[in-house]
Amino acid sequence: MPANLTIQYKKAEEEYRRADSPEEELRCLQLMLREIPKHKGTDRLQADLKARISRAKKELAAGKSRGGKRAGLRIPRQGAGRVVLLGGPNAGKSRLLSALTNATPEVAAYPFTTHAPMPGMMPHEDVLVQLIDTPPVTAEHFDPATQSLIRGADLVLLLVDLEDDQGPLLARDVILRLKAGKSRLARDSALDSDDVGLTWTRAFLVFNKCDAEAAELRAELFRECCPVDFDEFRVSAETGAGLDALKQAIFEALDVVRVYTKEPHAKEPDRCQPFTLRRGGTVLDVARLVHKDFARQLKFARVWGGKVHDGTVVKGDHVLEDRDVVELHL
Ligand SMILES: Nc1nc2c(ncn2[C@@H]2O[C@H](COP(=O)(O)OP(=O)(O)O)[C@@H](O)[C@H]2O)c(=O)[nH]1
Ligand SMILES: [Mg+2]
Repeated sequence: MPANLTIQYKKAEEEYRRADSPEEELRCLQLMLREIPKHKGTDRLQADLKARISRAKKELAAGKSRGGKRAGLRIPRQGAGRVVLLGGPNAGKSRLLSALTNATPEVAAYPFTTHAPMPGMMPHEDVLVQLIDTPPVTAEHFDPATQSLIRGADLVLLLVDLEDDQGPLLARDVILRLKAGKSRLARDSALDSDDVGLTWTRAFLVFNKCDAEAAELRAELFRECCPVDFDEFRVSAETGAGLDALKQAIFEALDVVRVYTKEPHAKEPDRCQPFTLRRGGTVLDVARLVHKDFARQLKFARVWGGKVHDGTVVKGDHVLEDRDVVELHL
């Protein structure tokens, strides 16, 4: 029997994927259980959710008794979106992180230099995007922390090493290892509506070290041994080749709009730091980002932008466009 999951349920699960604290995970799971349609077709899902809720509660209690130390393991979400760098040993993940962000991970010609996920912020136009370097995934090694980062990511960059003959095979191992689990990669992000917990995260195929000799032959080899339909990029983290195109594509894949807020009576908005919303986001979403009480107190807003007359008065459900200016009235 199909589960016929509702939009509310899918929204709750989407939030669960993005949860970055145990408290938030528990809240989302409870919301999912409340929203799940109650009928025979969802019996298995309901049982699975209850089991996960009790696990989350235990995890939370255990974390508290350790003085909240566990919280340090989580990387808080920052910026316009989260992108996870993934690949086999030596693919150049850490080198790419240092090329695109302010982070300074250890880069070395021997495998397993990176032991823990490391974030960095990538500037693009007037926004910042969070990139996270991860330990290598191999047939034997798959860190559970990496798995949950993949689940919650807006985008994964799967790196293929074009300098080494093993590179394409190691990248194939990453795909196979993920296919054996519940956090998989795909051309587009999606949730599986029948198998609770199975998620697909959008991925780019990033052929790295395109400066190396015979790089193109190894790219061919990868395509033969592991056909995937992800968007493809050719870069060199070392020389910088292809990085601008990759940055632009990353930003577009996040599908966010930038909104600038303006104080009533102020002549100009604050242009330094836009708020970023997923496309389709509304005035209420901006109000929430500015202050947690603003959404409740909002009376109306004025909007300046490409698709409205200057200073148009709108309600909270008004959908904003990229680079709109918003004045919130409480
Ligand atoms: N020629 C070349 N070497 C690279 C490139 N990117 C990374 N490397 C080298 O590949 C090795 C592994 O890089 P690293 O970033 O530590 O790999 P990781 O294990 O995936 O984090 C280092 O010696 C890097 O200098 C590239 O684009 N071209
Ligand atoms: Mg590394």
